[in-house]
Amino acid sequence: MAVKRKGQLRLVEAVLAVFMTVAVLLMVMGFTRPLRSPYIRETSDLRRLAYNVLSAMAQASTFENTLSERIWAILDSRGGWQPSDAGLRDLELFLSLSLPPGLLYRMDIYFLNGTGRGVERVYLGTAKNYDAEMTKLTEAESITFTYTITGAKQLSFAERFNFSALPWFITTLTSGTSNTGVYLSGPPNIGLITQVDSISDSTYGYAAAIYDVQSTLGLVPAAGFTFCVTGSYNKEANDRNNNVAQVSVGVDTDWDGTIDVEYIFYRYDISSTYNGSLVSILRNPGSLICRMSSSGSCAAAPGTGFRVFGLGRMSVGGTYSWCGKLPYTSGRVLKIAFATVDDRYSASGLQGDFWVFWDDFLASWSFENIRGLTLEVLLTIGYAG
Ligand SMILES: [Ca+2]
Ligand SMILES: [Ca+2]
Ligand SMILES: [Ca+2]
Ligand SMILES: [Ca+2]
Repeated sequence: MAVKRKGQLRLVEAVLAVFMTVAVLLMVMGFTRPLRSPYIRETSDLRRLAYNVLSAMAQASTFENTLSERIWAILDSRGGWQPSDAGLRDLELFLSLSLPPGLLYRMDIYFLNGTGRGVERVYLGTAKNYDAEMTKLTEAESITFTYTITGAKQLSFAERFNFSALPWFITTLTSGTSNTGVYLSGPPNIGLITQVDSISDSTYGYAAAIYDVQSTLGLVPAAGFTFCVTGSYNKEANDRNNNVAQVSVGVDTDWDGTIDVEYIFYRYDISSTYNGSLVSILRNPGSLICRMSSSGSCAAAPGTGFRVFGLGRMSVGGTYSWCGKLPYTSGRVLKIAFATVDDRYSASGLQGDFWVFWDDFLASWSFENIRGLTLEVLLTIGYAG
């Protein structure tokens, strides 16, 4: 009897354990994979589901990950730029995967711009999987959710120039004698070479490789944009020490598609009897920005739209870094150029040439201006009638 009773107790325990497991499973499934069941058709369940999805999105930084570019561009351009809908389509993908099949949704997103009485509610976009004009929802719940963006999305990019030929997004700007040009170094050390010999004994020459940032990396904020690239400097023995190697970053501050400010980060090798030159590659391609003595600073202030940053000397045979960070300015980075400028004196063929081998370009940027911004999200979910 005692044995039988023990057996019965065990059975009760086992049934209870199964019951608990099923209950937990149902609860978990209710959050992660809600089924289209009679229960979910209760509006209170729809409401709970809507809140669950929104809090999951907040926790996974889904709004930052999908909408950073869009919000940043609208804010930075003061509404003058219409960004692509790519972020909204990503948001729709997230919602379609998170919500039960057959459930229809529409999410309207706004952000609150300004403070105090000056707050403006700016429409950001809509993510949806049905057309309200074609489909009416029978059972639906709408909730409003506010979300404060705490982080700023950060992106980075590395380019090792491992190409077999110059790709479409690298163009060149050159002026000089015969060997002046942009080349790819062969294996095993693949990189870009900008080689130059001035066009004459009295006029400067330049060789620039121009990287199309906008076409390859999309919207890149200028504010705080940071980069580094290494360069190995060398020259033919007859070349005079009047050489400058510069990295130019072109920023479109007013969002009209043209470069307004060219930031120039340069190194120089200039002997006391010579001068060096800085040349615009991106804003006024080919024009002289300034000349400099062996001290390495511009003899006259660069004109409007140019900012120059001396990074120090370079010596033949040395490898250096060109690193820089743009100030907190408005606008987007459109292009980056790697260039060598020979102040004057030329000779035939390789004679009188100098070059820099560029490699390992790294850049990082973030969408800082969206930090602290409040989003207002209106989510409606329901079933088609
Ligand atoms: Ca030279
Ligand atoms: Ca512009
Ligand atoms: Ca030459
Ligand atoms: Ca030369």
